[in-house]
Amino acid sequence: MLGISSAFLYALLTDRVLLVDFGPDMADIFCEPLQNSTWLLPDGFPFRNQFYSPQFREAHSFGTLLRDNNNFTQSVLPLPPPILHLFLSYEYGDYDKLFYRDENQEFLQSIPWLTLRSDQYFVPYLFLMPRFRAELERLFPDKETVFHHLGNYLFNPSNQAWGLITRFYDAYLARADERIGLQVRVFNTKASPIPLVAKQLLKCTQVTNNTSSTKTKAVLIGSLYREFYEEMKSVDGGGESVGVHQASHEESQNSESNSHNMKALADIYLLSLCDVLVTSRWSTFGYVAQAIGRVKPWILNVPNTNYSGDRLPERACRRAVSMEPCFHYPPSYDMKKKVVVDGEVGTGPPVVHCEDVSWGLKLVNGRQIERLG
Ligand SMILES: Nc1nc2c(ncn2[C@@H]2O[C@H](COP(=O)(O)OP(=O)(O)OP(=O)(O)O)[C@@H](O)[C@H]2O)c(=O)[nH]1
Ligand SMILES: *[C@@H]1O[C@H](CO)[C@@H](O)[C@H](O)[C@H]1NC(C)=O
Ligand SMILES: *[C@@H]1O[C@H](CO)[C@@H](O)[C@H](O)[C@H]1NC(C)=O
Ligand SMILES: *[C@@H]1O[C@H](CO)[C@@H](O)[C@H](O)[C@H]1NC(C)=O
Ligand SMILES: *[C@@H]1O[C@H](CO)[C@@H](O)[C@H](O)[C@H]1NC(C)=O
Ligand SMILES: *[C@@H]1O[C@H](CO)[C@@H](O)[C@H](O)[C@H]1NC(C)=O
Repeated sequence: MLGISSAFLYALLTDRVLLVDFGPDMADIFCEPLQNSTWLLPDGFPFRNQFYSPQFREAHSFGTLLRDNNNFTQSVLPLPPPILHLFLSYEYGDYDKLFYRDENQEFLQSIPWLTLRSDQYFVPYLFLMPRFRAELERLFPDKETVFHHLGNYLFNPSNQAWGLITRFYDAYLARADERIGLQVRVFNTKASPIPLVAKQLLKCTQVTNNTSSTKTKAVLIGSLYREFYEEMKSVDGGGESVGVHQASHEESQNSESNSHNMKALADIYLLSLCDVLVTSRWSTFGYVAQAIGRVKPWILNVPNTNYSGDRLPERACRRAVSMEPCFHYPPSYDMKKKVVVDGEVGTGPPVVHCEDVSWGLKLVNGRQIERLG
């Protein structure tokens, strides 16, 4: 969803039509954004089923073209190729990163078909590219709702997904005075043992608990694991005022499964309907929920014993400055020297480093942000 939104905005800025290539795993999860029309790539499209192969990347990517032509230049090419592949996934190479070089956009504009592969929210970097800046300022005077608008425009749950969402919402969340969403992503259960994460989560909910006991609360747990639910359940006091719920607990990530992805979207939407959100640092799952729901989350400082031993980090969580997602793997491109570097780029509003990923980039309205420990 982060990659598609970024590609959509790029298409908008460069006068292109966006088509998406959903495999069977993504079928019937979203509605078409526009009635009586489709954004799905037609079955017979050339190279269909090859976009994920290394051979396709090697043969057709912009990165390969740059590598083989000394970082370019139009003069070595008698004719622009009919199709080029933009490889912008987290594991992209230095030549692929030159997509972000402003001058290269002029050449890309001459290519009839671009295929783009990315799992990143690369929108913040588009704000750093001089040719797009003015148009982006016009489109988004408020920099902290960019994904909120893109995401709500593009992603409408299908009837089947909506059924999952509304049935759960009506049964467990609708009647509470306050809905609290806890989204707990654990990337490595060895380094971040679940009981330790649960302890930290409890500490954080005490920080975020800002209401009197007279209010009824519904707590929604969004996690692959059942344990956080058990843990929260055991401390809710068993009274009438707090109910703890979990829509699904898939135990492991299985992104190729359609029903798994349907449940993931339902969890994201249910979390987005909460009044208070606690999300996990680094988690794109939480980013989408917070932005769709326009909720400024509390970011959980997920303990990692590799770094902190058995101690819980002092600060359990802190409030994010905005609901904008973080671009995890920006190119570190030095605009002045016009080369890709390992150093830091873009460290003043509206593009600053993220509170949860020190080298990531995030959009803000003219303010600096404080890192999460
Ligand atoms: N149903 C459900 N699925 C989850 C949850 N957390 C993670 N997942 C699954 O894990 C996937 C997240 O993986 P990706 O989107 O590939 O991203 P990632 O970079 O591996 O991890 P994130 O940054 O957390 O998204 C989701 O699409 C779900 O399949 C959850 O709370 N509920
Ligand atoms: C879509 O098609 C249906 C049936 O042809 C028509 O009634 C409806 O008005 C169309 N909607 C739009 C937005 O064009
Ligand atoms: C081309 O770009 C790559 C990747 O940024 C860089 O490593 C290389 O030095 C550049 N080569 C030339 C000839 O500029
Ligand atoms: C932490 O330790 C675990 C197990 O000892 C290891 O698998 C993991 O790669 C380490 N690093 C991080 C960042 O979790
Ligand atoms: C706590 O609640 C008060 C009153 O409802 C509100 O004004 C304040 O912003 C809240 N604080 C936080 C940190 O959410
Ligand atoms: C929040 O605080 C109130 C009042 O201090 C307390 O009664 C209630 O149990 C707390 N709720 C949670 C979920 O911690």
